[in-house]
Amino acid sequence: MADLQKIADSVIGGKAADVKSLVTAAISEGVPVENILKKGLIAGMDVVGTKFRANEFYVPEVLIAARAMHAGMDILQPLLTKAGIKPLGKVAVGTVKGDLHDIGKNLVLMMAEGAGFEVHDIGVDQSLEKFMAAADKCHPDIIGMSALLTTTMTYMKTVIDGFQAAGRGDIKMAIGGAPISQTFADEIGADGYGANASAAVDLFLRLAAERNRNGDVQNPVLAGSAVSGED
Ligand code: B1M
Repeated sequence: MADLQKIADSVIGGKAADVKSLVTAAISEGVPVENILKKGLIAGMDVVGTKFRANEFYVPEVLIAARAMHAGMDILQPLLTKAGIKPLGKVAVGTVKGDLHDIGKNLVLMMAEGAGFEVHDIGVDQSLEKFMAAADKCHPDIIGMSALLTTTMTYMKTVIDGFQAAGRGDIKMAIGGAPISQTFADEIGADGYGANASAAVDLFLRLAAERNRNGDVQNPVLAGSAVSGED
């Protein structure tokens, strides 16, 4: 009998090989893929996020757990697509122009994926034009920007203003990184600021729900019903 709690525990413990075999066994036992995703992988990453917030887990533990989560996602992804199961929303995150720091950005992407978002990595040292091109390509609900340098954080306003000027103000703008604060986010007109990767996921959930309420996206999870749906 498939044990979804065991999958969650293996994610928390960063045991990629166990996650792989438990997910494979659950699928062959006929457990619905959305249950494996929500009660196994996402439930595990939820705990990881809580522990990270409480300083019980540090960056290495989160990265190892995310790798274990990925081992399960690799197996589930084609089945989720086939079943028409929608993600919570689409998030595209990049580090802004002039800035090469990517560890925090990668952590944010992994936690967001673990929470059930479709994620796109825009990369480091990204100009307004590159953020625009990524938006055209993946149609995200949320653009996330990361900056670690006080000299590059100001470029976030260039991106936000550029999207507004291009009539793309419907896309939510989330920002974060060591020198960023809520005050700075308010100053430059960002839709929100996340202090760390867990806070970023909470922010993405809030912003995706706002878009859902505005009718910009239709996600059954954020609207409070079941996870599955048809395109
Ligand atoms: Co750089 N560096 N660095 N560096 N580096 C800092 C940032 C610095 C504070 C070090 C220092 O002087 N004490 C300093 C910045 C000073 C400032 O601007 N005030 C600095 C500097 C000066 C530089 C160079 C200019 C050094 C030089 O060449 N003279 C240079 C710049 C290169 C460039 O970007 N153009 C440089 C280079 C590098 C390395 C390449 C060597 C390397 C980066 C490797 C990599 O990323 N692949 C590096 C590193 C590792 C650091 C430190 C040591 C660690 C950064 C890190 O990864 N932290 C850093 C000092 C420090 O922070 N102790 C430093 C761990 C990571 C998990 O945290 O990125 O904050 P963080 O992400 C967090 C949150 O901020 C948040 O969630 C994450 C997870 O909790 N978050 C978001 C991040 N993005 C988010 C987005 C969101 C929401 C939340 O929404 C979208």
